[in-house]
Amino acid sequence: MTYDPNNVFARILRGEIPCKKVYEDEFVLAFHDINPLAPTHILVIPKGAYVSMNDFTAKASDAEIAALFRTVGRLAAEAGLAEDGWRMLANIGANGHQEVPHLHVHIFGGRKLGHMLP
Ligand code: IU
Repeated sequence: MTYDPNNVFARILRGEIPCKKVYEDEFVLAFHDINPLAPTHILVIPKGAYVSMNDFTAKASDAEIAALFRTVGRLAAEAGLAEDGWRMLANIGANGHQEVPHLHVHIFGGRKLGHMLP
């Protein structure tokens, strides 16, 4: 799948659409999901033009990959989720029900979550 530079997260990265920012550095942006499904629901996205884990894991640098996953873990800890537990999730493609075609990792926490089975 080719990357659509006008997808909503690309527009957020360019500042064309506002977001409730949680964290930003040279590699990643994190913001609160617009439609939170848990008391904590944060999205962490790479700044690079990656559709999903498919192209991210194939093409991103080790620094980009490390930044994404370290940020996910650190933001979950900073949100106070580490002790009680939380969930990270990345939907991928049509079968994975991915809605926005820019890689995003969901952080869910703050309540007992349902079982992960589809
Ligand atoms: P999905 O993994 O692609 O299914 O999730 C997309 C998420 O992006 C979903 O939780 C939306 O609520 C969220 N989102 C957002 O935070 N801001 C937006 O402008 C749009 C979607 I469009």
